[in-house]
Amino acid sequence: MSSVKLFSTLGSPAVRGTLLTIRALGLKDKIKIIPINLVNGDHLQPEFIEKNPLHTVPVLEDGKFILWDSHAINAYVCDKYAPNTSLYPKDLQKRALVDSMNQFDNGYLFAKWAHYIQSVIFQRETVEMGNIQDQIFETLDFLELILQKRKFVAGENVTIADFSIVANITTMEIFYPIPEDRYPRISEWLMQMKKLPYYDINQKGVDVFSKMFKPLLSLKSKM
Ligand SMILES: N[C@@H](CCC(=O)N[C@@H](CS)C(=O)NCC(=O)O)C(=O)O
Repeated sequence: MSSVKLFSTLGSPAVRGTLLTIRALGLKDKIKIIPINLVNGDHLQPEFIEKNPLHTVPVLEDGKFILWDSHAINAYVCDKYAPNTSLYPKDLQKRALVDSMNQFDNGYLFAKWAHYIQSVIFQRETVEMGNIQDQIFETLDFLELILQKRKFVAGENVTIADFSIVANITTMEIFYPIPEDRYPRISEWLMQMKKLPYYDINQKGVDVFSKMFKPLLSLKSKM
């Protein structure tokens, strides 16, 4: 698998979901990381758009095969390089729950706030922070209910859906710390996730994101 590459930037929550997957599977030294600088517009260069017309990271290149969307990448990497892993179970129903939580991550968690964050970062627009907080908390209310029934987001074990969701939530936490009294189960789950031996890669990315964008966001929200 010497020709497997991941085009990525550590600040991106989507990328961090994939990096957690790669670390958990012990593939760290087998996948070459190709840095993409979103602030400088590396992702808008024709050679990157040729790989991913959506110009998003992460992108996986496995020989001639190219795949974008972190959730699809995480599932692919598990199936191809660690087919017996419980991170993406083979059992039809267990796997379906993981798929459903990946959709929750993409369609709710990421969608609710990425739109605002990206408009500030890339289009330099003003955003109304109070408005975002209501939407984020509404989505966290859903997750709290889900976690009242399960130890991890898709069942009793850690899966790739936990990685994607923890990467997003810990990035949101930079701006909106999770109130423990309103979200006891999310707080407990976050604590478990942060204890995982490979968790530090997510924290590194959260720190990078925070350093780069927190000043920009608070500044813009005052405009
Ligand atoms: N659903 C996608 C989202 C990817 C995404 O939006 N990535 C952001 C960084 S977190 C990006 O590359 N944005 C650049 C752009 O949209 O041009 C995934 O999970 O990979």
